Amino acid sequence: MEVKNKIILALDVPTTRKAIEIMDNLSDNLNTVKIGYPLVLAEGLESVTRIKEEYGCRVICDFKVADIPATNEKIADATFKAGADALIVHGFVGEDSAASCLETATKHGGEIFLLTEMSHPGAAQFLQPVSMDIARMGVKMGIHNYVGPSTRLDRLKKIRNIIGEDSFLISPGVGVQGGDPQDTLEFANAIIVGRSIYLDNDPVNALNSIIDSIEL
Ligand code: O7E
Repeated sequence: MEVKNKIILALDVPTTRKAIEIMDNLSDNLNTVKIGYPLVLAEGLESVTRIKEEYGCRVICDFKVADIPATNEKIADATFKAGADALIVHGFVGEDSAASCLETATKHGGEIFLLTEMSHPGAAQFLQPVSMDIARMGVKMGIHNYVGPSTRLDRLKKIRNIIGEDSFLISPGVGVQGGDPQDTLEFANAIIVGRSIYLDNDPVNALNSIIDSIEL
């Protein structure tokens, strides 16, 4: 997966209209966006289809899927039918649940990203003690794509060591949450950035500043 400028835009905006307004200005410098619950719960999965059709970009659906295998299969099926290229899946629910998403993604020609450790402070409470085991589980399952935190680079480095150099690692937490773009890219293949871009008075300038600050 080649992510243009190593930046994935998190389109956590409340309307498709707003998402389109942002993408009209930024799409020249991006080829991958992440769409999650904020937009899809407000506007439906049509928002995924619309962004995909309008900009031809890669859409990663961030539904942090964490249910039993049978339900995960239905969630994954609906997501890929809407046009998603990839789906983000929680690892803590166990191998069978993640495998259900992986199989459904493969059936649709799509991919999954396995979420190991999250970027917020609360991730240290329950998730951190098992996050490296989640990464190991992903490797055992043959999963290629992972998500790890830019807010704890020591942990991101450990995740990279477990999944190996050939795996694809994306990292949220840059900007508002405190992570640094270039430092994160020492371990991650691409960063996920939301508020630092779409809440800025000048999103084009905000995106360009991040691009200028990283080695491509
Ligand atoms: O802090 P922001 O505004 O730059 O947005 C970060 C985005 O990454 C936002 O959509 C949030 O839901 C997501 N995210 C995290 O911030 N931390 C995580 O640990 C995981 C994610 C995420 O995207 O998970 C799947 C990649």
